[in-house]
Amino acid sequence: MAKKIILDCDPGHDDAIALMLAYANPEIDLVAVTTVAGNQTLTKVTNNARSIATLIGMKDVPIAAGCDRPLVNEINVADEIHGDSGIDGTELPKPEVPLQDIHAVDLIIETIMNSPEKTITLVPTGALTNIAMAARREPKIVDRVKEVVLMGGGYLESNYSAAAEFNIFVDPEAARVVFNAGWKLTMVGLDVTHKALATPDVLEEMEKINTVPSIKVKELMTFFQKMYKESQDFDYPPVHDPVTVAYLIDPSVMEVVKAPIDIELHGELTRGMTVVDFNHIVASDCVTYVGVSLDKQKFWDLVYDALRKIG
Ligand code: PIR
Ligand code: CA
Repeated sequence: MAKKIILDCDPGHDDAIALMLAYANPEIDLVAVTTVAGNQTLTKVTNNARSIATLIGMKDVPIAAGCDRPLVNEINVADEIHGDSGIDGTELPKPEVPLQDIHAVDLIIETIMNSPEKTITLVPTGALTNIAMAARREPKIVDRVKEVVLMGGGYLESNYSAAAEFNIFVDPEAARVVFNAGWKLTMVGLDVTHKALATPDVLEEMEKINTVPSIKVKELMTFFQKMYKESQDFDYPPVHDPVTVAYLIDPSVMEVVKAPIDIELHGELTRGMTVVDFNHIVASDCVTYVGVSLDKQKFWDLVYDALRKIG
């Protein structure tokens, strides 16, 4: 049986690839796409999600817009990486796939409450604002979801401050709620996603696949590479978000370790840090897991398969 997921995202170059992988792979049943302010404003990332949906002919999955700012922080976009549109670097179709007339938080709650218990997996690839709001608005969802597999954080690596990754840094209070909710949660952090680099062989393969979406993805990755070089001095850009979906398709893509994780809120220099405790024997009631390694070949093969199917 295909795994039912809700992708809560902020497209975003890598979010777009996560969306394509989730839509195309037969092991995943994408039941909703929800958007949240992060990489760009809510208006922009929602338009981008609808443009990607239009590009790949995804008309059968509801798209709903969520929170337009973090719980406590001011909005903080990543235009130095994703550009002014949030997904600069290629021409995307006009967003023809409609937006649902429901708030993302309500769609998340409705979807979970109207599905059999433990059948819906949440896959957040942006700030955790919508997910925290949903857990507070309807606490019953915490026991009903199957699990949460999110892109965010890092135990040794960071990218936005000296200690924090962007998705967590943007809304640390929401992250605190989500990491402590009590549901099974897997953190796919930078320690893993910084290994998912779009190297020249990856771009070559996308060119070989030679469909409209695969060429657009190649153009997006080329832009991403330039921005990552200028802002973080990476030779090749890390494609973070689809690692979550790839792990759900094939758990052997990523090794995980069970460990307590919490979010730093008040550190003078470390606000938004994901603090992972690897030092102790893990208590039996621990429900948090952290990704520690990536099988790159398996990961990229899943992305290529998806791009072949979409074309
Ligand atoms: C990537 C992101 C934000 C900022 C930078 N510098 C790089 C976005 C990606 O979409 C991903 O979800 C996460 N946030 C990685 O930090
Ligand atoms: Ca993202």
